[in-house]
Amino acid sequence: MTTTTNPPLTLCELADPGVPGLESYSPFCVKVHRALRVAGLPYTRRHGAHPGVFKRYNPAGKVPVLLIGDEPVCDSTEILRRIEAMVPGSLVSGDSAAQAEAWLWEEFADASLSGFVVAARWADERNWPAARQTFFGGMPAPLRAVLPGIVRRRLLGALVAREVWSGGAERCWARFEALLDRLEARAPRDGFWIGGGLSVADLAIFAHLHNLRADLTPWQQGAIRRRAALSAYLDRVNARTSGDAAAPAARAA
Ligand SMILES: N[C@@H](CCC(=O)N[C@@H](CS)C(=O)NCC(=O)O)C(=O)O
Repeated sequence: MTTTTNPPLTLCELADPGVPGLESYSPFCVKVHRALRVAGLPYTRRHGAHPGVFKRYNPAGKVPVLLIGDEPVCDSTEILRRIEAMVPGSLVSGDSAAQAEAWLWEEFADASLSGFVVAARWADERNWPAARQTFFGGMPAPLRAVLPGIVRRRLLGALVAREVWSGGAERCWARFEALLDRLEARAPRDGFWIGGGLSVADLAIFAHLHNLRADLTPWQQGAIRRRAALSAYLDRVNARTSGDAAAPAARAA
């Protein structure tokens, strides 16, 4: 499905975590990696030390940004929309109702599941020491002494505002378990989330939950593992989207 007429694609993101099978600790970046592979679009990776590095492309200071030639496209949902426009039928299929449903699930995953990814790493005391080491361990000592606390306070404030962490740990993880139960009941026993083939719904649900299956968040990993149908579904999406596309070249920002 690769086309030769598209301009070169460059995915601006943070460092590769060095975890086999996980391109990024950012679920939004994982979503775009997998979408590009599913669409058969070759791309180059550009890594920044922090999202602010790409502010010239995205004033919001967030990753991912996909450069389509010289044009920066910000926000993973908009990026998926552009990929679908470049390779029609690669990320959504079926009638208009099926396509609308796929995009609605994509929105649900970004709006709801993403909060639990942030909470698992930055708010959950069980995971915070490992998260701090992972995200700040390579920094010079003076920065390492102050930056984690500053970033953590900012993210905790945002989690409370989003009502992810407003009731504290117990309430957050009880809501997470209830949500996993519903996803387990809804998970397709074969195939993908929306009948008719892999879609943006799978990419988004997978990107967030697969990040929570990493060793960085062992309790959340275990909670997902206990849901057999959901886990088998995530494995199917992983197998379908990890692809054998030539490992994209990487360069610093
Ligand atoms: N709605 C955006 C969200 C992207 C996002 O939140 N990215 C995080 C990394 S996972 C980020 O860059 N955060 C930097 C910050 O909030 O300062 C998308 O879908 O791309």
